[in-house]
Amino acid sequence: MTHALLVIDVQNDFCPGGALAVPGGDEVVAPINAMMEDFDAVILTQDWHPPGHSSFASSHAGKAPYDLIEMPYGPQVLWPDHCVQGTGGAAFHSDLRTDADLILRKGFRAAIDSYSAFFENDRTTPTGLEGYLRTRSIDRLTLAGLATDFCVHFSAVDAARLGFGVSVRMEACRAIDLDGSLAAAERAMRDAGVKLV
Ligand code: VGL
Ligand code: ZN
Repeated sequence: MTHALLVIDVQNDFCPGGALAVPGGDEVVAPINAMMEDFDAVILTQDWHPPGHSSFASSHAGKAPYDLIEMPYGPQVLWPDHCVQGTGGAAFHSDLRTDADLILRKGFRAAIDSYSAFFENDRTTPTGLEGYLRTRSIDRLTLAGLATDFCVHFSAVDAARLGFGVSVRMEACRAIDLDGSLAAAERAMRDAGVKLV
């Protein structure tokens, strides 16, 4: 049994003062740093968008942040510009331990968003993480980070569907919670067989 910690998007733009601040987002840093010792491998994900990314409301005339639009791959929430490649907002929180085995960047294609660490939002284009985990014989994952109801949720559900044993450490996650999205995410994760701890 090889058990990895998958730390989702603990970046400045998702912390207080950031472009897409998650309430209490910075509170996950200390518990995540403390957990790192307990795993065989630590993987960090980094939301990493080019300027003008299609998930930004500013890329769509007449649209505002948090509007929902229909993209060729399905519904997409529009966000404030965030985690633009190479900016301070895309950098990890300065207190987060970054002595990880792997940093996986996602959301780097202009035309498609990627909430999940495994697949882009068409739910079929792989990021390569599954192959990395399998070739390292990692079969169990614990997730923590931001945001519970978006990137943690989609990553956890995809990991469970791929056959990994998956737990989410809820005390080391924080949510955006748009229109009940946290409750819906908790339900979807439980239905997929994810353990919420
Ligand atoms: C996220 C919205 C847009 C997340 C990323 O990390 O949960 N949410 N991009
Ligand atoms: Zn994003």
